Amino acid sequence: MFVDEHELTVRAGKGGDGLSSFRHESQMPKGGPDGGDGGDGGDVVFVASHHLNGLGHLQHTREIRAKDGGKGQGSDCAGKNAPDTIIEVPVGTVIHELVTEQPEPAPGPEAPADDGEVHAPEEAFTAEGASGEDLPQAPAVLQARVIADLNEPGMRFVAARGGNGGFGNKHFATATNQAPRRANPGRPGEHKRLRLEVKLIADVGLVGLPNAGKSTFLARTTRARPKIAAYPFTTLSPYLGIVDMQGESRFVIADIPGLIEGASQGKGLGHQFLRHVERTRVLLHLVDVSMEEPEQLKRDYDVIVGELQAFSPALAAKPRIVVANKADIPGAQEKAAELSKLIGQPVELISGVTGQGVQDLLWKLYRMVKGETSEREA
Ligand SMILES: Nc1nc2c(ncn2[C@@H]2O[C@H](COP(=O)(O)OP(=O)(O)OP(=O)(O)O)[C@@H](O)[C@H]2O)c(=O)[nH]1
Ligand SMILES: [Mg+2]
Repeated sequence: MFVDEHELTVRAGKGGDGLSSFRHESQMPKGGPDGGDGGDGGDVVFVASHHLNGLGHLQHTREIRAKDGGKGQGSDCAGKNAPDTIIEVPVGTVIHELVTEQPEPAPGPEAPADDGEVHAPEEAFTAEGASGEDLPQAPAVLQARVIADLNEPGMRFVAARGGNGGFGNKHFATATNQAPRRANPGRPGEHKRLRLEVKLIADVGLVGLPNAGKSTFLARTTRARPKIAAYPFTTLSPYLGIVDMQGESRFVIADIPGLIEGASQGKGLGHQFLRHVERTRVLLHLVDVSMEEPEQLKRDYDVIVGELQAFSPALAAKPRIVVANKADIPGAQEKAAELSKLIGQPVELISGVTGQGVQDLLWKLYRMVKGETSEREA
């Protein structure tokens, strides 16, 4: 199963405690302070890897803990710094921190109200028994805010920083206090509740109804081998493929499951995969012209445009090429021309099966991908 969203808690390691100790020497009953510092706690670090394409490896992980720093030792030996805990995630992972927002204090005078009742702070958070007032049900609301976007291979993000080790008593020796007993405890590590979300990084996103031939197109133009079959919803998770433009350059195409009318309300596989084409520069809208009459094709076309709009106006506003597929079926060319008139937009004609028109289309896509400036990048 393709997992592209996951929540977990990260806990960095605690710093090791500094030690309070004194040197033992035969001539000196009490030597100088020699308590070492504690080591630093390990960080929890995310690293973007292109060997992964989902979060399946974290599916059962609820919490990730980094190791604590070592305690300070005698003879002025510092505790060991704990190693960082590294978690690989796919390139394109967006990390949200889930923060607990305290509910807004009720409007009114700062001082306790005149009714003489003083409410304990917790009481303000209990919804039950509130006389008709709309109090929040939970004590606090989780808000998500983006804290990292690992959109390049090898990018690192320290999600939770380990605590510093505490100073040993050696550190506190001064001219006037040569035998300090004081040593600091290690500092706690950070902890955070996170939501990870994968948004694949591709240049071109394939959209269309189920069965339009999106996966066939990806398989013909790249080395990707998605499942292809004559029934809807063959593709259940996003696929990426790299188009090699005769050694000149490359671009990445993303194939996602087909959309149907009502996807925005969760019909079919819903909108859940559209986020994977949110960051593309160009959308390739594939229409199967083999079955329907042009009027119906226009309605089908409008369904997809409507669903893109419902997902996000920014997605609907992306440069989009409309492509009529299955040119090898008789009548396809005429229908593609009709459709073009009905929607008032050029329609390219290809066959993912025979390859007709595919190379020209790839060059066109390539120019669009290159010609676009970074302003489209989400
Ligand atoms: N004749 C013909 N059939 C095609 C062409 N392209 C795809 N098909 C067929 O159409 C059917 C659906 O193709 P897919 O590539 O699986 O379609 P899809 O858009 O990925 O479908 P979903 O993953 O279900 O959304 C398969 O039987 C393909 O063989 C084409 O150019 N000509
Ligand atoms: Mg498919």
